[in-house]
Amino acid sequence: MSDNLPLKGIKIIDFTHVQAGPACTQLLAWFGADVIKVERPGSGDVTRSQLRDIPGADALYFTMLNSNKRSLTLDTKKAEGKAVLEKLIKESDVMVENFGPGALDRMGFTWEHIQKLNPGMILASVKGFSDGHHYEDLKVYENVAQCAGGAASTTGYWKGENSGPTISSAALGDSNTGMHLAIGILTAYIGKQKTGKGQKVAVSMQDSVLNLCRVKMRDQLRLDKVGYLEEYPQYPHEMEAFKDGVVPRGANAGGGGQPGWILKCKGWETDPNAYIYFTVQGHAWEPICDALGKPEWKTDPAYTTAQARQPHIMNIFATIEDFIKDKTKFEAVDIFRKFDIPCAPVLSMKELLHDKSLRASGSIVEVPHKVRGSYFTVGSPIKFSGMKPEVTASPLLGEHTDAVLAELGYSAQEIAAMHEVKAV
Ligand code: CAO
Repeated sequence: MSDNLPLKGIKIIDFTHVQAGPACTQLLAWFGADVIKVERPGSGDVTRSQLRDIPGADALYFTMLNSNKRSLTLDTKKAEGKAVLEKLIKESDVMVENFGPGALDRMGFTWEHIQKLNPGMILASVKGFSDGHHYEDLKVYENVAQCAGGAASTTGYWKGENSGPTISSAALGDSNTGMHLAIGILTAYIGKQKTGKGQKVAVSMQDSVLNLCRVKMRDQLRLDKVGYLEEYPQYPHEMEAFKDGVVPRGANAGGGGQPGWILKCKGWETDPNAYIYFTVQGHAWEPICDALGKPEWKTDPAYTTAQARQPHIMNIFATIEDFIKDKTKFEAVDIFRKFDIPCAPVLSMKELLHDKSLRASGSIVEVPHKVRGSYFTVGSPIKFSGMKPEVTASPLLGEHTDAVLAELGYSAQEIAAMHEVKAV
């Protein structure tokens, strides 16, 4: 473990559950913060027991989102529990929560009360919708946010049996919101160093999804002006797709200025992931022709510009598919990489789990765990030149309760009394 982790000395009350909040605090814990997860006695974070793979052991859902933390059980609806939380607030820098709308207020921990206890406190919250939004009262999970933030309406196929709005498997609503929150917390922390004052940092899941759908909002604005979207697969053969003036779903199209598509490789009939993503980068057109053995395309006016290619871009993709039909996805990429073509194999979770490079870089790590033996998890996607964060096990429920209470100044008798009344 690096002993020079920059967030060392920052104390965080992790009053979060499920995924959005825990993803944020886990990131801060990797980088050195002392993250104390406050959990309901007896049950803890609901993910401890959801989708269990080993009876009686914390589920992977929990272990993969709560590494490097300590666990304090506390019933914050009991007077004794409230008193402990108040003490903790006085001694901490940040409190992160992602309960349903109003839950923290109902517990008695309004922003006003928290500020009175500790004017330097940074209170970081995740909610489904922002304060004052006409949906602010709604509880929200991942897929709800993907629908409310524009991802679902712009993902998937625009025709065929399964052409409705589609959910991405990437946690755009949950972990993505947590990452936004982490940026907000660190910004407020730097602000506090200048002003001495804390502040409330609020991130909504809808806003976080929308922020990642920025290019789709760009497309709406272009559509409003121009009436069609030239890089979409519907252009120019299915112009009725633009008739209602709403950004249509574009399936696997590039989304930017470079057309792209998912192409079948050898074995696709039986292997659901025998595909590559291929991008036709404008300035790489000549190398693409060379790679495909189609030098005549370099000078054919039907192919020389992106605009000329677009009407038959699907035929171009079909030609590339024909070229790679006897090559595996890895062989195809090995050919195209020599021509500097942006492409990659479609990798399954199994392939990623066993990927040598991801293991070497610490992006996939194996973590020893007291009950499970060990578990694999996704490590920090952020790499630093001056430190190497080490992923350590998620805590057992209440593993650090007595230690945290002792640090807060409670005597052994007081701690025993709290156990007695089930406040911890
Ligand atoms: N001691 C005592 N009570 C506790 C407690 C503790 N340590 N920790 C939590 N609670 C109580 C809260 O006070 C609250 O009680 P009330 O409803 O009586 O005020 C309750 O437990 C938690 O309520 P909740 O609304 O947060 O929980 P839920 O399971 O009904 O809803 C979710 C879950 C995620 C939909 C909701 O929390 C939410 O909308 N959060 C904001 C958005 C979010 O982060 N969603 C992403 C979740 S990741 O997929």
